[in-house]
Amino acid sequence: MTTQSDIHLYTASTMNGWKPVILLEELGVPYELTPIDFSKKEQKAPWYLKLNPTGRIPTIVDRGNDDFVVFESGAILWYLAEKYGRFLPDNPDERSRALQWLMFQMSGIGPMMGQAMYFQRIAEPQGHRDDFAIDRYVTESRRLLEVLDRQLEGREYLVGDDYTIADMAMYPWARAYFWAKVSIEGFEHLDAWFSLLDQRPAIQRALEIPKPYPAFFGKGDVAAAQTANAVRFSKDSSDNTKQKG
Ligand SMILES: N[C@@H](CCC(=O)N[C@@H](CS)C(=O)NCC(=O)O)C(=O)O
Repeated sequence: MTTQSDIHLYTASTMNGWKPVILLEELGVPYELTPIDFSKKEQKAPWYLKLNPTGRIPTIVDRGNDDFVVFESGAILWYLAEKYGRFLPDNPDERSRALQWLMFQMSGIGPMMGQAMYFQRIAEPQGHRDDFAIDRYVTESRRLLEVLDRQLEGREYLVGDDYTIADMAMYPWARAYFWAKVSIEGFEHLDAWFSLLDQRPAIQRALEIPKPYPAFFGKGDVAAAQTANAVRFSKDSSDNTKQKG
């Protein structure tokens, strides 16, 4: 949706970038979206750094709250859930449980799977293969996905019957196990949760915004996506090479 609204979202089609899109689509509220183009380094432009000092996406500006700025995807989901009064349980213990799984995504699943992706989908195609790093991040990512699988045994969603921002934060990362080259063999509860969330119309819409990247989820033209992704992030790996050299 692009009508004038409280929330102005700056984002791109990445796992962190999709999280607030999923929530805003689930909420059904109007929002304005400005896609940030990594190939032009827009996320490092001075105007953007004034909003988000980390130079990363996503960021929101809440025009309904005196242009209040929120960066860090977990904090954005939490802020929007509070603002609109949905997708965080009212019961304090259940609310804490949802926030625990949100933190687990932000501090565990995201960084570990992100590095598994980085070493295999960005560094390696540019000639920087590092077997030790790949093994470390793929093994740790599988261990973390196994934690999710156990949590989902006998539960529909991460904290039980309630679909919360924890599920929305986790989904784009965990669902991209293919892109991270992490096996989910034997994780039947996780697989069932993927199927449940795959079917949500808001999630289906969100994954097409700002641009669809079906290869992240094991569909579409994987080779083309790998090349496009490596180009999108190419400056990162050349910067790393410079630092090492
Ligand atoms: N912890 C941050 C991580 C944000 C992040 O890493 N965003 C990536 C895309 S998934 C990004 O902006 N990359 C571009 C860059 O690093 O220049 C969050 O969850 O918001």
